[in-house]
Amino acid sequence: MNLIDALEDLRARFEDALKNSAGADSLDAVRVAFLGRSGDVTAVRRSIGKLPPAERPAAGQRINEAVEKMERALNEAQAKAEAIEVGASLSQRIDVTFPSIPPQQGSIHPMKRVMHDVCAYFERHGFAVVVGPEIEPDYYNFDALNIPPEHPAREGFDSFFLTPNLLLRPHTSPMQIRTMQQHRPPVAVVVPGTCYRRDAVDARHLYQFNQCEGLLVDEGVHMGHLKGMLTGMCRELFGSEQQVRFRPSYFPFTEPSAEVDTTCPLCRGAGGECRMCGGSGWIELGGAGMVHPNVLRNVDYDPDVYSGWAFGFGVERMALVRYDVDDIRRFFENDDAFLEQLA
Ligand code: FA5
Repeated sequence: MNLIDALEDLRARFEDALKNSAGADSLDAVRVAFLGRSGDVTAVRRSIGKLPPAERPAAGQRINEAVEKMERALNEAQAKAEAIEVGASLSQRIDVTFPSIPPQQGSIHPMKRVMHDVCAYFERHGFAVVVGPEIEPDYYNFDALNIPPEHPAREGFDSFFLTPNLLLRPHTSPMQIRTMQQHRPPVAVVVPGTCYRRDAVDARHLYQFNQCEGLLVDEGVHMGHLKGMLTGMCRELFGSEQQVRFRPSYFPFTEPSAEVDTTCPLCRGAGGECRMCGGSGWIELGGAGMVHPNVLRNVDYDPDVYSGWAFGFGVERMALVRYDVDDIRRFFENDDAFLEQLA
């Protein structure tokens, strides 16, 4: 038999074998029988040696083309057979009446929920929510807030400096200045945002935390508004049972100033050896006060016409109280079981 006849014979037998084989295993057998080392194609290849040398390259090419076609046909048949086998095995195993596994649902992080609720409370009272940069120059962080370079209060904000004049903001108060520079009174904003301090981490402190700043400036604004708004916010967040107190304090950018405390969520006001409140029975939520006349002057507001109040509350501290958590670090340990309980 010449080469052309031999290849034709091979093709016909291969197609027959392919047609008669069902399933991946029998296709493997066809592959071995035709394309394997001792298969039919090898026998045909050997016959090339008997041809005159000039005819051998063309003969080799013909055989290669035939082999390529066989391989393609085999691969396609194999893919089809596998798909059928997988389909068959799935249809045997899937019980369509079996209840489905509910998809895992994410939830809002407790800190974000508190931040959202604080903003929602103030929005309902006519405040706008604004956000500002986390990297600020000295001017917005300190100078414009009535904290000149030599002022000892700068040390209270133990800051991360990026350059001698740029720092990661240690509080959201710079946004008081940015807002008042951009708008004439009346101004009513609430500013949620991340802050950074070189504080030692413990049950109440993180080096990266969040604050919500509030600012109201208009004619005739007084401390009574501030107390009313903040007490209302605490009631809404923590319920009416939770006690809140305003303790006289000092901030260079407010006068008078107060710190706002609430009953310690760990010892519930008992104090003693409590590691959360250090035995005082109270935990500080934030600072507040009447905007200092110098701050108003720094943004070209006339302090004889306008007055305002401002506050800055720690969002994680509020979350500690709201969710009865004993350590601020727990919020950021990515402990699913813990976060699921608060979802
Ligand atoms: C301030 O940051 C002032 N800017 C607040 C203010 C605004 C006063 C407007 C007057 C007018 P203070 O340093 O006390 O103040 O921080 C405010 C609150 O942020 C704290 O009471 C606490 O709740 C939270 N906080 C401060 N440092 C940390 C920290 N390291 N980790 C977690 N929360 C913190």
